[in-house]
Amino acid sequence: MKLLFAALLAVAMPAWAQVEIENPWARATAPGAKVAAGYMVIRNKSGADRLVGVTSPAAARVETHVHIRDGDILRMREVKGYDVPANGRFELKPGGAHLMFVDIKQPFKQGDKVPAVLNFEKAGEVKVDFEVVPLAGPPAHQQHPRKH
Ligand SMILES: [Cu+2]
Repeated sequence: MKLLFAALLAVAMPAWAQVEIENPWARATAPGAKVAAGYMVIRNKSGADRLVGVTSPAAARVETHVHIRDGDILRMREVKGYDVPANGRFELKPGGAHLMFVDIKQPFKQGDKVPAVLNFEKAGEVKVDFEVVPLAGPPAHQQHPRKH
C-alpha cells in the first residue's frame, strides 16, 4: 500500500516540480453533457506563481472558472487563471474555483483518467491526470476535509 502510494506520487509530482498537484479529480458527466468540471489542490513550494492555462486532449478547451455568490445564486465566471501564493496552496473544489472542460469529446466515465497539461507562469508545464468519480458525489476523502 505504501509502495503504491509512493508510485502514484511519483507520477503526479516530478522531483523537479516546484508546483505539486494533489488529488486531481473530475465528476462523471451526465449523458449528453458538453462540459465537465475538474478539481485539485495546487501546492506551491516556491515563489508566487500563476496557473495561466490548461489544455486537455479530452476537450476542445479548458477554462479556469470561479463561482461567485450573487444573493442566493451561485454563478460561474471565467477568470484569466489562478494565483498561487508563495509556499502556499490554491484549492479548486465544488462551489469554488474549478477547471471547466468545454466541448468534451466523450463522456467522462467513472474510473477514467482524464489527462491535462497545466501551464504555470514560472513552473512551466505540469501534467496531471484527473480521476473521474461518480456523478452522484465527491470522493469520500472530499466529504470530510482534513484540517491543516
Ligand atoms: Cu464552470
